[in-house]
Amino acid sequence: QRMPKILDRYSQYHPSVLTIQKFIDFGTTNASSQKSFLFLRKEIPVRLANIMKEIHLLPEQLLLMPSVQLVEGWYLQSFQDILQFENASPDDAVEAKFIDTLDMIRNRHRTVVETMAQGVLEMKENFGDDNVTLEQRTQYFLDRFYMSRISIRMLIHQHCLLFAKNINPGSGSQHGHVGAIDPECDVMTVAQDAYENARFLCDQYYMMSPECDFSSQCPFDKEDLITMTYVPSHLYHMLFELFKNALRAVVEFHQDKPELPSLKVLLVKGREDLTIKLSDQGGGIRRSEVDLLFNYMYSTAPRPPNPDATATTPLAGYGYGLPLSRLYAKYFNGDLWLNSVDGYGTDATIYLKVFPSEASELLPVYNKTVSMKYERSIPVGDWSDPSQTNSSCSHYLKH
Ligand code: W6P
Repeated sequence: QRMPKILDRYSQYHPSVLTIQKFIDFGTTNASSQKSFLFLRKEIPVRLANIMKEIHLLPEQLLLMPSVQLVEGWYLQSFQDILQFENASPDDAVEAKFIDTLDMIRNRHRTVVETMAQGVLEMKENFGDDNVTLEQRTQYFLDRFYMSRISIRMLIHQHCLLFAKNINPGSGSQHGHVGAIDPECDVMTVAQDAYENARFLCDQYYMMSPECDFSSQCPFDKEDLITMTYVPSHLYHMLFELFKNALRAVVEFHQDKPELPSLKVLLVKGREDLTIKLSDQGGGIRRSEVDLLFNYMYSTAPRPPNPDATATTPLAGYGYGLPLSRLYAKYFNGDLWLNSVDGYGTDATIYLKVFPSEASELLPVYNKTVSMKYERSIPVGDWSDPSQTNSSCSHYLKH
């Protein structure tokens, strides 16, 4: 698809990195629909343009798949929709129309994850899945692409929650929330919620489910309720995904035993990190398998024939749940790790920044180095390759 020149201009700007603290300031002390409008009418096109340049660098095997073309078209359309406001002088009517436009864009892009997954499937059908370079580039791109999407949706959602008058008669600060952010997010309650809902699915599918013990420590705080400033929906998304995986592992590993070992959740608010560790005794995963759980090409399997029937849909293991959860953790400068003891069980750990001023967005930035990543072939390794040992051709010549 043709790229307009103005896209090049916008792609040369760096995205403005925000912190949770800045989101809070923006939404409370000096909450101004007009300031937010002026910021977003530039910032959203900048973020869109940055990632659209990367879409264009994709290997043709992926770029030319119908689903990817469809998504690219949505991005182009949304870019142009926002640019309508480039020179508008802000007043109530313009700002209201801007919110309507943002809302429409959010809707247009609702199914981007599924549609891109479809594109990866189309690529696998056409070109197979044993192309290492293709796999690495797809991985590199989709991590950046989905991160960009998370960030743009955060900006849009935040603006709409704060300033859409008809949706939100008060201000955007209901239940003490600042838009999508809860300055006193009760992490334990979110975790218990995620467990209960994942457990419901587990019971439906397997007719059994393990218990879960929750414990928390807050050694540097006087209060015993652990709260933090965070986006509860992001936290729920990550925990729900981890619980589904842990529950499935435990039930499948202990299927014919009388008792299921409980899950354990440890929640600790430290000096810098708030850590949530979910431990299961689900038999663990091989060390060589861990990366595959975060691999988009590997995780893209054709959906079960009837995706509506909860009873026939596996609890976890299809789709992009884990890689997306890790992106949510990384988005505000946290992380998500899997540590497994093969044969025993797995620890899944979420790290989040305690201080809102340290919770800064991690954003893909388009530049020359990036385009090299898409053009160069994979550098020749300078460590021996374990997968080559015992191969029939074992003479010691380098080519
Ligand atoms: C497993 C695999 C996994 C992924 C994510 C979270 C927990 C677990 N347990 O066996």
